[in-house]
Parts: sequence; structure tokens; C-alpha cells
Amino acid sequence: MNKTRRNFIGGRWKASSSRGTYISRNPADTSDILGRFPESSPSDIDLAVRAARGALPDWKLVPPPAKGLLLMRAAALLEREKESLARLMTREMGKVLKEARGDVQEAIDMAHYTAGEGRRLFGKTSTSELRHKFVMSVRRAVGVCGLITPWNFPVAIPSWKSFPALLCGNTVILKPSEDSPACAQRFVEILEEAGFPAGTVNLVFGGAQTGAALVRHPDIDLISFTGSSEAGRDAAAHCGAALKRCSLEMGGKNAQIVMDDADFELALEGALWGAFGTTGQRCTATSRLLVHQKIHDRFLQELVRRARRLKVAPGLRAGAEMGPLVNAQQLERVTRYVQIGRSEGARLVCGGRRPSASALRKGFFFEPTVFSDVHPSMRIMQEEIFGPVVCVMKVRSFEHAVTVLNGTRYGLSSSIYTRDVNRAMEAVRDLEAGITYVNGPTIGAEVHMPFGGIKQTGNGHREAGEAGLDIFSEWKSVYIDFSGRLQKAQIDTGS
Ligand code: UN1
Repeated sequence: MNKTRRNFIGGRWKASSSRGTYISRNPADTSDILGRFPESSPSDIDLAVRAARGALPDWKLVPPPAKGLLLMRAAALLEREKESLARLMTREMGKVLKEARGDVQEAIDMAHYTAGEGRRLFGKTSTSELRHKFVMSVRRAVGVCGLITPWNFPVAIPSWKSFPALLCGNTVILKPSEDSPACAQRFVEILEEAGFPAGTVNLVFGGAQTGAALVRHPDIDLISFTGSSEAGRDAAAHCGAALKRCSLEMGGKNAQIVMDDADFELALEGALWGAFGTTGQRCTATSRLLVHQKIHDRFLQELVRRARRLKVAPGLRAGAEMGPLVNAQQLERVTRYVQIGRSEGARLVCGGRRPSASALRKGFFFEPTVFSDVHPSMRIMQEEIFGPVVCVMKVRSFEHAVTVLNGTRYGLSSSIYTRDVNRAMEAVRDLEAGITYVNGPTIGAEVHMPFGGIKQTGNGHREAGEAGLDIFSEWKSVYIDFSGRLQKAQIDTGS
């Protein structure tokens, strides 16, 4: 445990030049330590950038179908390691085992999907204004990509970023969250075993300062960031000034609408899963439930009854339904928001504190928490809490629900439960979000669909699917003149 883990740079596991370290602990039992990791320094970042830059010319020339084969190998290895990786994940960041398996599965899906892109990566051919001229567009790599990833999807999110980046011919430097370094290490070991050439995949451990150093390195071409709005804003400001490419995926304040004609049980199950799955620590988590006044009281009552029954326990324990929060700061943050909610006049209907069982005192557990009697302007209805806290609000009508749902600065995920197809289609049209579910909860995006949000959730990019390729490639337009003479666009008519 005392041995500090190493970064992965240029195909080698290399000790950091910095003396600073941090420890990764099990959030369900803080006496369980996963390892000690380096707080990497700007000079470690510099080495990683040089390695990534050095590997770029060769890697760009590897045909995408061959890159796809490496991803297929990575998929097979992830499959082989699925159970051990999932167990490590639960131990390191707390989500319950079946969700951790889902996280690894998301990376496997992403590898399959992106490997297939190796035989597509389609550009377009088009017509020319002129007679003897051919035009087409092709994708080209951006260069060296810095990938900054959070702890809540410690394998899936690195895969969303690194797989398309690599397939498009970029080289990458992954800087995972301080709360999930062991998962990132296993992920990169798997890519190493899959055979990605030295320097194409690099891993640098560290916290916010290491991330900031990566963002600020002058020889990085692109930053892809998922995390808090504060850190994202800093990355955007720096990348803006330096004209680096930058894609951001940040907070959410996602809502589920429940209309009076909804399948009540289905909407309830969706709400519980959306709000308390992953202990509410998803950027897609349901943090507002907008329930039609005709069914509001019954829905609230049932929700609370079921929330109280959720089994809060270490994620490796059989039957555990909700694991701990990831760390002490998150526990402090969620506790603070509960106080804020109460002082704003919301009614705390259940939860709002750490469970009393002494076995759970070893970790950062928090009870499933429900607020009612909320107003859209309250901070708990506007700010991302990132914990198992959901606000239930009574709405008068569909229009009222849409107005409340849209009334935040975020716009990631949204959901409506109704049996009325007209209402459902209006919701698809009118909800201000990058994702809308009909009769499903706000969580559960699939890897071949664009993922991301509008407004302050992001900066206009979408990860995953074909849209994700747009982050990691730039278009080149190609004009081929086979007339043997000077043809002038816009001047010669070509007719
Ligand atoms: C995140 O919380 O940052 O759609 C990602 C979902 C998952 C991904 C969440 N597939 O809930």
C-alpha cells in the first residue's frame, strides 16, 4: 500500500517526479485502502504530452479498421475482466455491484460501437459547381487530447472519450478523478494489453492541480472534460484564450414529469431508480419530480414508503440497493443542501441524514431523501446536489410542468410519464434538454446515441455515437480538379 502507483507514459509505468501523493479509499469503509497515487506535477504532464506527440505521426497512419481491431481486443479483455473490474469499482467509488457491472458493460459497448466506426468514419462526397471537379470531405485527427474524467462512471466515461479519440487518429492523456484512480489504472492496463502502441494512451494521476496543468500545457490540442461546472468553466476559459479545442460535459438538474394518466407503478419505479440509482451521483440523475396535482399526494406517499425501504449498504453486499456517497466532501455537500432546503421552507419528508446503523458509520452513507412543498426558485430546485436527494413538486398541468422543468440553467436529461401520445410528442419538442425519455427515467443513455446537454450543462458538443466523432476530428474539404486548366469557382459558370 505504501508503494506509490505509477503513471503510464510512452508505454511505460513511470514514477511521478512529484513527492505529493493521495490515497484512494473505499467510501463504504474508509479503513479499506486501495492504493497510493501520485499528485503528478507539470513535468509529468510534459513527459506525457511529449510521448503523445511523438506517437502521433505513426498512429495517424494506422488504418482505422486496424485501430478498430485493437478496440475489439480491448472489448474482449474488458469482457474477461468485467467481474473483477466491477468489484474493484464498487470498492473504490461505492456504486452497487450490478451498477458497476453496467459501467464496465458501457465501456464494452463503446468499444464495439467505435470499432465498427473503423470501417465507416464516413465523410461526404458532393457535387461541384464546375464540370471537371470532384469534392469530398474527410475526417482528420485533432492531435494530442487531454481527457479529464470523473469518478461516477470510472470506466465508462474514459471509454467514451478515449475510444473515439483513438479511432480518429489522436493520441490521449487520461487524467482520472482522484476518487477512482485504481479503476483508471486497470482500464489503461487493459488498453496496454490490447496492444495500443506506446505513447498513444497515457495516464497521469492527480487532482485538480494536475488537471489544471494538463489544460494549460501549450502542446495539448484538445481538452475533453466531464465534471463540475467550476472546473469546466476554468478549462473553457483557458482553452478559449489558447484556442484549444474543448468539449465540456457538466451538471444537470434533471426532472421527471408524471402526468395524471401515467402508469403509476411504472412512473414510481422510474423515479426511484432515477433519483437513487448510483446514490444520485449521476449527471443524469433525477433531482426533481414534477407530479400532476391529481396524483401528487398518492405518488409522494408511495415514493417515500419505497424510498425508506431501499437497502442502503456497502455495494458488494448481496441485496444492496444504494451504496455510499463517494467521499467526505460529497457527504458534507449533500448534508449542507438538506439544511439549505429546510431553511428555504421545503418539507423534508424522509431521509436527510446518515443512517444510524453502526456498520454504516464506517462509510459515507446517506439516507434516500425526499423534499416536498418546494418552489422552483429554491436553491434545492435549481442547483445540482449530486446525491440521493429528490424534490417533489405538485404541478397544475402539462404546461406548468414544462415551464418548471425548463426553468433551470441546466439542460441534460428529462423525462415524462404519460399514456397520451400527443403530450409525449409535445414533451419531446418542448423540453429543454439534450435527452428526453418517454416512460423511462432520466438515467440510462445508450452509447450509440449522442450524449450531452444544452444550456450550461455543456458547450454544445455531444459525446458517444457518431456525434462523439465530431469532438475528436476535424473536417477537411477536398477539391480535385481534373480539367487540366484553371477553373474559377464563383466566376466560371461551369454550364
Ligand atoms: C454521467 O452521469 O456522467 O445515462 C453519465 C446514464 C449513464 C451515463 C451517465 N449511461 O445515466
